[in-house]
Amino acid sequence: MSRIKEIVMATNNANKLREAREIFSLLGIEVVSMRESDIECDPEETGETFEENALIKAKAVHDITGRAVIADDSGLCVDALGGRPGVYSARYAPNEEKCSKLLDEMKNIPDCDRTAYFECCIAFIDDKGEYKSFSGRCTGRIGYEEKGTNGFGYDPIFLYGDKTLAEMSPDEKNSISHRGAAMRELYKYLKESYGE
Ligand code: ITT
Repeated sequence: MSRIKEIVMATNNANKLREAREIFSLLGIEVVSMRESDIECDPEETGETFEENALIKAKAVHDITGRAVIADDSGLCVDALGGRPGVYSARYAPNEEKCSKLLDEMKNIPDCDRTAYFECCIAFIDDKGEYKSFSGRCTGRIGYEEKGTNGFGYDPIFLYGDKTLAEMSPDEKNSISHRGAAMRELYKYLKESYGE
């Protein structure tokens, strides 16, 4: 099979697209946006798991283009909140209120119970319609205030070691993030299946 040089990313989130490009550019694969492919698509995420939702998004775009597609479904799971907001992370609150709302929910939670993780599932569908999914996880803790201006979403309140993800450079975040881990698994699979 011939090597994949270009993948369409089924996302309307510009930050996910940027991170996927940062990671895949190091691996020699170009990630093309839906806009560049003239596709408008925002399917309802009716799944109960990250994998189900990633597949819904990837399939919707693959059905339109017939090309190789990736979709990312991800979210923040907070142990003290029984895993919430989880698959509802995007819908938890408007973007500018996500961190403050979560900090408020966590205000009486002691240090020892502030553990949380980001989870990411990448669904990949090749140009023949075969699919596979890859997961990555980043474990840390919820801080007490927003810190840092990089990244997006919940990054300013998610501590990995003594820094939030929003205090890390893009390379630093990608090297430890849920998305970076899932993308590297996908790359390994592409290398094994399609060769260099
Ligand atoms: P698409 O479905 O169009 O890809 P979306 O933003 O709606 O974009 P999701 O349904 O997967 O994507 O929601 C994931 C949400 O989880 C995202 O909007 C962020 O709020 C949060 N999230 C995911 N990855 C994150 C990260 O690396 N840093 C901070 N927050 C993240």
